[in-house]
Amino acid sequence: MENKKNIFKTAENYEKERFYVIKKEIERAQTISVFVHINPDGDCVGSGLALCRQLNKMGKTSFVYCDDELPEKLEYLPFKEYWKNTSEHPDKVDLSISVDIAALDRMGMGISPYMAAKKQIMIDHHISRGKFADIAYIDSHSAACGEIIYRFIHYLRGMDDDIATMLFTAIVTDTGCFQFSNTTNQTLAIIQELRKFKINPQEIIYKAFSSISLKVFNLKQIILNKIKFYDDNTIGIITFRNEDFEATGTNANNTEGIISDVRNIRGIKVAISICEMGNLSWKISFRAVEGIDCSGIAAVFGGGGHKGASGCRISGYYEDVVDRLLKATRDYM
Ligand SMILES: [Mn+2]
Repeated sequence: MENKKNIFKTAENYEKERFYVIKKEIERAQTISVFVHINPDGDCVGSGLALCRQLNKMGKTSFVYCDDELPEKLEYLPFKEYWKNTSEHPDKVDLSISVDIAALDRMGMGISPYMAAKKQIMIDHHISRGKFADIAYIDSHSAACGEIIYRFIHYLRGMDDDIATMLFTAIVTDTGCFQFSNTTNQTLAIIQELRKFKINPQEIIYKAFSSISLKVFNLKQIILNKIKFYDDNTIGIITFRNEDFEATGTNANNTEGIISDVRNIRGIKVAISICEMGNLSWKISFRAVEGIDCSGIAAVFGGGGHKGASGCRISGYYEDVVDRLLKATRDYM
């Protein structure tokens, strides 16, 4: 017990020390760019905008840069005018901060303006594959980057209603609305704090998490209609083909969440999604129930992730890809 307490104290002190160092760098800079990952989700959007808003409140010139547009379902977020396309980035800024980015290749075209800044900071919650910034703060115990950004803005005494809406969005997204095992007491304690601000939790959950567009619904219908079950209905495989995207006006960025419907079928142990990326190249996602670690299955193909959710890329003919996936999955069950 005593030992545990010490570990906690050390982690807390380490975070305070990191926050202090990051704050000093921010104070020294005037132009600060925030970078988030390609194919942006609610966590990087909410965390990025919240940090950017805070920086603007501190008198800095700051924007959030991404290769992709702000996702349609997140358009309710305040201060979305901070969202800029990477192509609009000015030549050089004083400081660049990456949020929710575990590896540089997730930054897309943002890599060169990010690196061109006089100093780089990374703030992330993934188990890191290496640090790429002058200053890094990585806390893999946080369910969302939104938790870290909450603690940082709280440390700066900057929390307000708009920032609370952004961070509630971030945490709802990365915890699957508190359904995933990454949800901790700390997550819920932060949610409790966020609810003290003027936010609309039901509306945020509906818009950021539950609602889908009609075209994604149409895609879902086609995909679930073609599902294949194996091994006494313990493995379910869905496949997204180019023709499915064409028929519904969607793309590979619209596949999110459909695999959860497969994982939620009683009796399913592993759900697999195979998404055509063109020219015999496939993006694979795995979802596993409690007790099965699907990051191990992804690792067989050079991928990775968490226990309950993981992914990888595979090349080859579709039928061979299915065979290889089934073999690797059976080895883990
Ligand atoms: Mn995240």
